[in-house]
Formats: sequence, structure tokens, C-alpha cells
Amino acid sequence: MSALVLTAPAEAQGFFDTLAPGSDLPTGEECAQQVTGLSRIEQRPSNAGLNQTIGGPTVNIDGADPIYNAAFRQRISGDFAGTTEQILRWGACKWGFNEGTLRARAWVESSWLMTTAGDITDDIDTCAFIGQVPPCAQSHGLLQVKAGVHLGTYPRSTESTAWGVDYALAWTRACFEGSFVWLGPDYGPGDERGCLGAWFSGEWYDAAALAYLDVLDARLVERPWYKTDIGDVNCDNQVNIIDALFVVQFDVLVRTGVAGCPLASPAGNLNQLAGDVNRDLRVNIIDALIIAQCDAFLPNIFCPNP
Ligand SMILES: [Ca+2]
Ligand SMILES: [Ca+2]
Repeated sequence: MSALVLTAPAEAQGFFDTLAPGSDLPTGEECAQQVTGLSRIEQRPSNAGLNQTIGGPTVNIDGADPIYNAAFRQRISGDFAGTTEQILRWGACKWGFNEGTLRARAWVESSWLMTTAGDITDDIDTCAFIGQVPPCAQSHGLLQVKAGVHLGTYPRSTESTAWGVDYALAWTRACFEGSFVWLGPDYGPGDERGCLGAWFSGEWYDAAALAYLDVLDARLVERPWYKTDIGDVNCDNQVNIIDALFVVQFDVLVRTGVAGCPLASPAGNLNQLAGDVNRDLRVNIIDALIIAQCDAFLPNIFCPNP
């Protein structure tokens, strides 16, 4: 079936991929324009308020050299409001990282839940440092910014989804650009994977980082966000060939679109908000083909790691 090789240039589809070290990065405003304009489902309704909280302090990027900080710390603005997925895509765009990997990273760190509180400690001094009493959580937000390491990030890391994502990706970019010589002799620029491991463990490819990367790889295969994300037009929490069929039926006008789940009439409706998988503002046969490709484990912009 020739249609199954349907692909389009990544740029045309708006998929954000990693930009090489030294690349010019787009502004937050440019990225905001690219990730909004389409009504998207909020996968994590409990994030909604924090997703609307913008702005935050200007802080140093922990571990980055003064030159990098001088050039980039002002970019940490948290100046974007949207759905959880839109905020992740905004961050991927702004800091030049692969959005699929970032989805997986955020899932490993927090299951995309802003209220995730990690690295619980009983240490009095550590907790006192952030104004808490034991036991206290050190890490917060979608990407789990660790308060005692990344000075000045707490409590904003608990309050603004966009600000926490912005900071964590600024740190990742500093690592990726080669600013973290303290990571040792094997460290060098251009290794996104190494930097993701270092965010978790603080070391360059140590055992903890490698274990973390194994989990990250597993999530990239499973794509748990995809299973409950856009594409599930029949509202059964899976994206599969049935959804493709529903979209075809919608395209030939034998099915009616409704906004959201559950469907009042499973036999006659589809969730139109979930149908535009290629983000061209239309729900049509192209979306059905993309969903079908994913179901057949063929990569495309919607499921780059099927
Ligand atoms: Ca489905
Ligand atoms: Ca579409």
C-alpha cells in the first residue's frame, strides 16, 4: 500500500528536532507561535492552573560557565501558557531539542504531573535550605528541578510549568553546548544523551545515568503519552487502527465530530479535538493514514519512535 510510505518534511509538520551545538536558537515568542493556534487536549488537567502561571526569577544556570550564563540566563523566562504538551513543545523548540525525547524525559521524571515531588529527604539542613522541615521533596515539576542544586529555582519550579521546563532545558542546552567541563575528561559538546543522564545523576554516563537512560529508552518505545494523547478519536485510551477507521468515516461524512470524550454516540461520533495528528488544522484522510502507519509500527511525525 503506497500510502503507508506517506511522509512529509519534518519542518513542514512542525516537529522539533535537536539543533547542533552553536546553532541559533529561536526565541520563546517564535516558538509560542509555532505550538499554539490549535486547540489541544490537556492530558493532565491537574496541571492546568500551573500551566497558566508564567514568568519567574532570573537565575544562574547551575554548572554553566560565566560566559554561557551571561549569554543565556536571560532567556529563562517561563513566558508561555498552554497545555502540558504545548509547554513541552515550546521548550523543545526554544532550546533546540527533540520533542519526542523531551516527552519521554518528562514522563520518566514526573509522568507529566506538575505536582510530582521527588528526591524526598530527611536531612534537616537540606530541607531548611529551601524553607522546609523534613521530610521534604527536593525536586519539582515536569522535569524535576532539584532545589538544592539549582539555586533560586524553588519555589518557582513548583508554581510555573513553563518556568521549570525553561530552566531545565537551559541547563540541558548548556551541557549540550559544552559548558560543563566539570563533568570530566570524557565529556564534550553535542551529546544530548549524556546530558540527559547527567541531569538525572549529576555525572557523565555513570551507572545511575545509564540506568536512567534505559528507562528513557523504554518510554520512547512505549510512548505512554501517545496512548492517551491525540489520535484517540474513539476515546478508548489507545491509538490504533480503529481510530484511523473513525477518521476515514469522518472524512467521508458518515461520522460526526464532537469536542472531547466520552462520545455521546460511539457509533456516530468521533472526538474531533483528537483527530488532527499532523497539526494542519484539518481532520482528514491524511490523519487516518498517519495513525495507520503508527499502528503498523512505521515511523512518522506523530510517532517518530513507533
Ligand atoms: Ca482509540
Ligand atoms: Ca490533520
